[in-house]
Amino acid sequence: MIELEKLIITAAVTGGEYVSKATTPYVPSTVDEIVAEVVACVEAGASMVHLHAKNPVTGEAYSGDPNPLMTDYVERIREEVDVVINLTTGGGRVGNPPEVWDRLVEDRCLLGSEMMSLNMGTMNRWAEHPTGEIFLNTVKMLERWCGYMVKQGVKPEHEVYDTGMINICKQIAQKGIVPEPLHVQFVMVGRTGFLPTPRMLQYSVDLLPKDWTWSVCALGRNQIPMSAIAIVMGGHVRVGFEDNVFLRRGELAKSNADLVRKAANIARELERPIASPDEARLILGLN
Ligand code: KMH
Ligand code: ZN
Repeated sequence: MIELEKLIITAAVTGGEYVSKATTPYVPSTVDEIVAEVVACVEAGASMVHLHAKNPVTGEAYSGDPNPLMTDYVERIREEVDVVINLTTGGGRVGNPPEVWDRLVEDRCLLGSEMMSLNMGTMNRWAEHPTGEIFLNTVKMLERWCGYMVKQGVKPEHEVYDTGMINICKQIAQKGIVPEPLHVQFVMVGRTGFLPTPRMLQYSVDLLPKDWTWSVCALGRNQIPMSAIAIVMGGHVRVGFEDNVFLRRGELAKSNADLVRKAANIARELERPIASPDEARLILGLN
């Protein structure tokens, strides 16, 4: 048995763009709720949190300028707990002129997060969405946004939904826009992207340069099984309400921490040690 590096568990706590109070009453939406949820997830074993801006009443994606809200999240979390903060770039929203989104992303790099997620291509959405059927991320947009991040010392988390997006990551690395090793998140949405299967994951991992790091995020009931597979393969995992709201079939998780605990328990059973936030920083090469 080879010795695997410690496991980074990311908690995607806010429910992202699809999950609101209408989906589950347990999704945190106010700043206080989000901070409390982050603290609970860290106590359960998470070393990174991934955040979207949320409407504090409905729990839907916030429709105003998300950056002031994200500033609150970052400041309040920093006061409460040590954790790697990973903000979404929200990349892919159709309807905003590119220069507006450019400014939002550039400004967001200054909010003090250590990482930001970035969808690495244009694709059909896997479920109905208020902003339309596709999310739009041209290679030029991706290059600009990666450039903003690197300039501010923020490491991109490259969200890839199919193997073409792995090629885009490689091109960005080859052009020297992001220093290697990159960190890739395999987002296994099914339908319009990767199917959440062990073969698909193994095939995709084999396409990455050996020194890159990777993590898996699978949707719905595939979240925990694909996490278990990533844990034995030596990858990292992301769990939480953004991708799955059920603890088990028919039972809503009451907290994101329940899902983190589930992944952490599987890792412990498999004797894969869990990374602290500082260990995650070392693994990911964060500043
Ligand atoms: N909502 C996930 C399927 C991002 O925020 O940049 C993908 C995601 C992307 O988390
Ligand atoms: Zn997200």
